[in-house]
Amino acid sequence: MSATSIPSSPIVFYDIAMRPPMEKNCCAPNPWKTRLALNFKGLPYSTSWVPLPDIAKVRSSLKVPPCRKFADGTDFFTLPIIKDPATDSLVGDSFDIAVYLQKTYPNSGAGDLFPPQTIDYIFTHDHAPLVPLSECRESEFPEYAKFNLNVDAAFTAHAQLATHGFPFDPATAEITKAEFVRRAGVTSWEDFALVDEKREKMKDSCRNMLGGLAKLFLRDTSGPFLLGTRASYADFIVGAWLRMMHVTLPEGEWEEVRNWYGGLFGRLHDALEVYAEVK
Ligand SMILES: N[C@@H](CCC(=O)N[C@@H](CS)C(=O)NCC(=O)O)C(=O)O
Repeated sequence: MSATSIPSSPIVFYDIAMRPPMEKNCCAPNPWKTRLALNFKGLPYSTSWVPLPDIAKVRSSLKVPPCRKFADGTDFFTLPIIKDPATDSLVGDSFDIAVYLQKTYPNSGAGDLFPPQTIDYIFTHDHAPLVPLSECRESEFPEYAKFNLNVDAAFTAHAQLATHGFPFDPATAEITKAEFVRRAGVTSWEDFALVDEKREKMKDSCRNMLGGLAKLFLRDTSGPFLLGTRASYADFIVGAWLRMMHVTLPEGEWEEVRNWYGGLFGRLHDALEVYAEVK
């Protein structure tokens, strides 16, 4: 693929619709990685908001093959997808999108999404996630691909803290909740509730998990990012999950998360605000 100049026809970015206003409530972590990357690259784009029950239809009509499967082996249709008219490309996985943007628009905006760095982070978990993650495929940026997979596993293991806080669009909330219940093989939405002692335990586990990540961020304390003052896609991977936590956790808990480890995650979240515009 050759380097391309800024396209005249904007990229279309497909994200999951939540309860309006989207500027406040959009919170799907993988689409957030893409939004941060698009804004970092300063590329013109518009967002197409897809109701969660329509994702399979939209993805299929764009002819983008699924990149995830449910535990029973059936296809799991996900977002983000980007459509780039400048190269006639459709890309349907957040990591692949970031690589695509870097290869196609290497010098755009704030520059290199993948500056070389070593990121030693392995998340080991007690239970396999309910829905398996996409596999870590061969990539030109293996250090980042491995980090992406481990960070996804780490946050996914604590996703139940967020479940009841998702600001679903009222138009599709009931059908969406029913789908989550079906996937988890539970009997009702209430089964996802996480309160009292169980919630505290999960929060402790989440704090420990973030402690592992904090060690990486503390290697260079000249700024809020892994490379100090220079933001990279690795910061966006973590930052995207922080965005989800910000929207979905009860406010007091988000304040706690912000303040763990000397406020490191609050600073990271806030420093990414410059790339967080919802368009
Ligand atoms: N590996 C894929 C995973 C994408 C993914 O899991 N997307 C979630 C949102 S973060 C989704 O579309 N979920 C739709 C649903 O739960 O029905 C990527 O990075 O793009």
